[in-house]
Amino acid sequence: MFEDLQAQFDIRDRVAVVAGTNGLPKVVLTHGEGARAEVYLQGAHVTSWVPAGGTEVFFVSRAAHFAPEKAIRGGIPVIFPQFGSDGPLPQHGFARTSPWELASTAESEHGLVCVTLRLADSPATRAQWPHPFTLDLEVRLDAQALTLALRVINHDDDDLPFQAALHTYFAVADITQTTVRGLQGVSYIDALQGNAQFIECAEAISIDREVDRIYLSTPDRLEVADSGHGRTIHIEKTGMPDVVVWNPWIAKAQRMADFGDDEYPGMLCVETGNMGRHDTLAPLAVWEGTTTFSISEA
Ligand code: TA6
Repeated sequence: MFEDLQAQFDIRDRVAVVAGTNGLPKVVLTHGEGARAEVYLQGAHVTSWVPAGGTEVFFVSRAAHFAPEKAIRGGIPVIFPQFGSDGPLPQHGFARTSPWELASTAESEHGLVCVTLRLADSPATRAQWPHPFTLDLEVRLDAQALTLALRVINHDDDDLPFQAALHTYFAVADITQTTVRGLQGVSYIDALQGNAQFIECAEAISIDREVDRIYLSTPDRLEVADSGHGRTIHIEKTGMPDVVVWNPWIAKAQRMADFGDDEYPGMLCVETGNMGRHDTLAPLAVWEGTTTFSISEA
């Protein structure tokens, strides 16, 4: 299975194309110091990252679908060209449910292990969204950090209207012992209060109910204090001005078929992108947003 992909993209001890859950192809990255990451070709979906000497950072639901044209519940869904239901496309756009191509793999001279996946317009995408584009996701694994670089290329001679985001699900020990820092003083849209806009007052945002907020024009450094695991997850971003903080809590968890009713205490989404606005990309222009994750002891 996947012999052609393995012949073209495998790198001994560093990159392996293998069968993942339900036989879906995934790329396993292994850093020389022992860090590991996994990304499925379905949706260019990162589902796992374990830093060298560390433990799993991302949450994946035990009820997640691993099936063609289905979004995987957890990890890092790639959201494009629409965030949420903020437009005519299906929720969160088509990127996360599309099969992506493997474009390249490499180990850099500094030991970074990289894979680039690519989604280009097709009859299927053009039927929903009449724009020629290329969307690349580059995943860069270092010993103690993981970087995702998302790149949109507009091949049209018209403006390209788009939203793009990394919808990251973090595994936390206990949501009631978890806080998000770095958003104090930032305006946010509250999806649970009729999209009314507020200012964040808390230096450390705690979660004790369903939270679904889009923070606008945010600082490029944020932290998730996962005190139950004795760790802080650091988020550094470029070109991604907005952040979503989401936990479904009890009622919404029960409404999601691909999410266990008892899983909401063990996860928190802190998402990065341009989801709070309606950007357009000039003809033939390129947009890039990056997010880097790293871990320190709490
Ligand atoms: O992350 C914020 C959000 O838009 C929430 O409203 C919730 O719907 C979540 O995304 C998950 O959406 P999904 O389509 O993956 O169930």
